[in-house]
Formats: sequence, structure tokens, C-alpha cells
Amino acid sequence: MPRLASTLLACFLVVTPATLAQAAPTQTSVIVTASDPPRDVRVYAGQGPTASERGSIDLREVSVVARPNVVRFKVRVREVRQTREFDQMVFIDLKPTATSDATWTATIGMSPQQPTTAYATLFVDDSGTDYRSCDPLPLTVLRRQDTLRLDVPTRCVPGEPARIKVTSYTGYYRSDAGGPWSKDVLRVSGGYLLR
Ligand SMILES: [Ca+2]
Repeated sequence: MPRLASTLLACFLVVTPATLAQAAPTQTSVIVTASDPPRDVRVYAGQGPTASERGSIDLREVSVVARPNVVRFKVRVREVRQTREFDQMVFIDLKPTATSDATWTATIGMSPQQPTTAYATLFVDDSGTDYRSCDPLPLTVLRRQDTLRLDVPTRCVPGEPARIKVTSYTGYYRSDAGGPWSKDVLRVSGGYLLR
């Protein structure tokens, strides 16, 4: 699917020279989009945010787009909240496909309540000591779209096809102070070359 999408885009650009001339510096291609069902948030017990607040991180849609020098991740949730009481969080885990014997992993983290401290870490192997860090990264919060948008430099994403898992939580970002109070998970089927 992603290869087909990029092939179609390439064909489109080739047959419209005016677009090709304009598009070259900012060429983008959609790698994958995936949707997640509404109202499937797992809610944990314990005092803390209200039921509505816990359900706010309900994942709705994820897209991954290749852009010059970065990979753009967009995650839409039910509702981006303006609060200081807790953090909404989204983590994206990248792993080799099932048929690969590679041992790299990558983790991307973001919170709309703490938009200056998103991050991406690519562990080159399973030693835990050989990694590339893109930290901090600035997060763009598109409030009216209830969407988080993060551009990750290509050096912090794997060069091999990746499985993509997206997990959202309410809790405290980059802290073990409490929570989580709720969780939603989207596993994107298949493997995708991100760069
Ligand atoms: Ca959902």
C-alpha cells in the first residue's frame, strides 16, 4: 500500500510538469494512514481524572508522511485538553517486522501539555548503549483538529521496514508520579519503510 501510494504520487508529478517544478523542494508522500475505533479506551481504577478526561485520549487516526529530512507523525485523539492536572500522552513504538532478525527499536513520545519536550530515540541494536537521540523535539498541537503533529528527523527513524504501534495514555509525561488512568492502542498492520 505505501509503495503503491508513493508510486501513484510519483506518476502524478511526472505527468504535471508545473506541479513537479513547484513540488520538488517540499515533496511529501504518505507512508500510511490508519484509523482506530472510537470509545475503545481502557480505563483503569483509582482516583484521578474524570471519566471524560480519561476518555479524551481515545485514538482516532494516525498518519505517517515522508517529508524532506523528517518523518511527520500525526495523531488525532477524541479531544486535546487544556489542563495542568494531568498529561495526555502518545507514544509510537517502531520494531522490525516479524520476518526480520534485526534488533533495532525506536520510541517516540509526545504530550500536548508539554509541547517542548517531545522526543525520538532509535536504538540501533539491543545493546541498549548504541542509540541516536532526537530530544527535545517541538510538538505542534492542532487544537481545533484534536491532533498532535511531530516531525522526527530521519536519523532517528529506522532505515528498515517497521511495525508501528501507537499507544495513548492519561498520566504524567516523562514521570512515574502517578497513573496511568487510561490507555488506547492502535497497531498498524504490516511493515513500512519510513525513510
Ligand atoms: Ca480509539
